[in-house]
Amino acid sequence: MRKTLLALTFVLPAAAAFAQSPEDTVKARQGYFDLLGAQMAVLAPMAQGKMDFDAAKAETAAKNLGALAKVDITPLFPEGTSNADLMDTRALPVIWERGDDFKAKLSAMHAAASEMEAAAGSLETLGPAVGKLGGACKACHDDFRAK
Ligand code: ASC
Repeated sequence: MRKTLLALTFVLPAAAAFAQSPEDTVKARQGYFDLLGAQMAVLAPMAQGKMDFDAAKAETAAKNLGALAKVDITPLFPEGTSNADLMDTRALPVIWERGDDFKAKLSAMHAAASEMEAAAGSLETLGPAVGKLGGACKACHDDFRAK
C-alpha cells in the first residue's frame, strides 16, 4: 500500500503535466514517428540494396514496427495542435478537417507495419513490404504534413 502510494506520487504529476501541455503532446507524437523512422532507416536501405541484408537487424526492426503498429496515436492529435496553433509541428489543420481520412491513412500505415515481421526473413519479401509501408507513410505525409 505504502509502496503503491509512493509510486503514484511519482507517476501522477508526470501524467498530469503530459495531458496539460500541447507542446508535450506534439513532442510525444514526434517521438513516435522518430521511432518508426528509425526502423525504416534499417529496413529501407536493405530493401534498396544500399546496405547488405542482415537478417537479425531486419528482424529486430520489423518486430519493433509490429509493436509500434499496436499503438493508437489518435489521442496524440488533440484539437489545437496543428501548425496553425503551435510552432515546431508540421501537422496541417486539414488533419482535423478530414479526420476520417487521416485515421484511415494511419490505419493503413499500421496494417503495413504489422505485416513487416512476416516479411523481414528474406530480401525477396522485405522489398515489397518496405514499399508498401513507405507508400503508406508518403500517402499521409502528402496530404497531412507540411513540407
Ligand atoms: C521512410 C520514412 C518515411 C517514409 C517516407 C516515404 O522510410 O522514414 O517517413 O519512408 O519517406 O515517402
